[in-house]
Amino acid sequence: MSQFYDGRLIATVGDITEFEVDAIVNAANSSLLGGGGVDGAIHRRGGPAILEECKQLRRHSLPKGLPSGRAVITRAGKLPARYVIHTVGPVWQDGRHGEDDYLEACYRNSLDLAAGHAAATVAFPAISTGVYGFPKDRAARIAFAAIGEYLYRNTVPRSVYCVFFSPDDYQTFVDEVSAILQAIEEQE
Ligand code: AR6
Repeated sequence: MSQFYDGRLIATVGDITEFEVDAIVNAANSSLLGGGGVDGAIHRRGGPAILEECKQLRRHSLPKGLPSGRAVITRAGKLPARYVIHTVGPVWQDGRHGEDDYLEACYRNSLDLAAGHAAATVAFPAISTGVYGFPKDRAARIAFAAIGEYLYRNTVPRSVYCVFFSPDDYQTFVDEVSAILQAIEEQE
């Protein structure tokens, strides 16, 4: 486990479905109707209540699905978290199709939604870095910057967890962040 931003960002290894936080973030797809990866795990462990709410959202406010970069919130069914924030990361193409901006928007909009629901603690998976193929080092830099910017400007959420499924992914994040922090130190 590593802490950054005065302890408000915690990077760790684990299964996000086990996190007892106010909100966990789901790396969903536009359909909001489930899939593999972390999405599959969340729906499996959370039970049918989450899917039911997602279907309601589709019927009433999102007939065409949730666009990349946006986020919606549901309750969390049987999960220990209170809410699930569903966001759709960009599918990696070549980095020249706005992928960075969409990924940054996922973090910002998810945090906004969390704050709007007074969620003090939020856990993120590494959005887009699985099936969607976003390079993990580049995604780590974007996540770190986007979360940092949000925490700097807002007191809620109080704490944000970046949850990595594998020790390798966690290490990539920590290495990228260390490089960023060192570069900042050298500038000062
Ligand atoms: N806890 C934490 N992280 C996890 C877990 C877990 N239980 N399971 C996987 N990861 P992915 P994407 C990590 O593929 O790239 C789905 O089918 C995983 O190791 O879940 O945004 C959706 O329905 C990886 O680092 O999401 C979409 O169709 C990260 O979560 C599509 O995949 C994200 O991997 C979205 O692709």
